[in-house]
Amino acid sequence: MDIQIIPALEDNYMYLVIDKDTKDAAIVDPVDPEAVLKSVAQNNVNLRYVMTTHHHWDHAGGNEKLVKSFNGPKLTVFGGDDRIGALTNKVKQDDTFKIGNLSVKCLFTPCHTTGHICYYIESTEGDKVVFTGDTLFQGGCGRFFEGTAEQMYSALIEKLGSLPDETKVFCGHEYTLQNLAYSRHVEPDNQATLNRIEWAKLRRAEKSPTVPSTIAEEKSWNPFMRVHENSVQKHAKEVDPISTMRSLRKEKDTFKA
Ligand code: GBP
Ligand code: ZN
Repeated sequence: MDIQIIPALEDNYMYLVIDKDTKDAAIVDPVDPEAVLKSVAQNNVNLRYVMTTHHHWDHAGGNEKLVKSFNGPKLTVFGGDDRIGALTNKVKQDDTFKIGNLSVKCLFTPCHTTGHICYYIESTEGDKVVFTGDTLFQGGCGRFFEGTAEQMYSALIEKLGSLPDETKVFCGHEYTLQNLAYSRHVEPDNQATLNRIEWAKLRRAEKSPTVPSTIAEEKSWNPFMRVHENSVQKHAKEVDPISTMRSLRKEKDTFKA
């Protein structure tokens, strides 16, 4: 499996997912169709699928234009929300499909929006990746626009948190430094957070993306994946993980680094 990271707008990421065996490819959240088509041509792949994480315009807003302007077989557009443009295949928890020889599993992760889907992919060689949209960011999570702390707990802890440790995490925005500033506020002594901040500063100074991380790394520095930790519960002044999740999100909503 090969993944091309394509920056879009201010801080969004689109991802071209390529099955190296068949050269079949899928694009995650193609908000900028011109940049997508350029990458498809450069990599000489057969674009077949669109994987939409959620209906927000900065993720789904390019679907219709891409489908119209694409010179090739009709694209299949996956997503979990009727508000997604050009949707052909509505998916739900545990639905599966293939990109060439790559196996995709859909994870239903409502909260940021009611129809949010994360896409978990395994190759026959055992590579594992997940596209998390605006549910899980590096060091943080999405705002709870259409959902509850219970739902984000289910998404981050039960669903994404049970993926294999080595799963690479490709999220929807470059928010790493802002998020880790909040992580440091929650756990000032967390060495994983402090180390990642220094690394991310170097990456951003050379205009490189900070994605991907891994599920194991997120469990080490992302406060929203650490709501069972005593240190995090203490910061939130809560004694259970879901109240901690709710309280962290409320504080982060207005946190200034
Ligand atoms: C930052 O730079 O770290 N505070 C952010 C910037 C996702 S985009 C703005 C922001 O709030 N971003 C959203 C978010 O969930 N951030 C996580 C956080 O702040 O911790 N969006 O573009 C956002 O979802 C959007 C589009 C929202 C359409 C509503 C509609 Br309707
Ligand atoms: Zn969003």
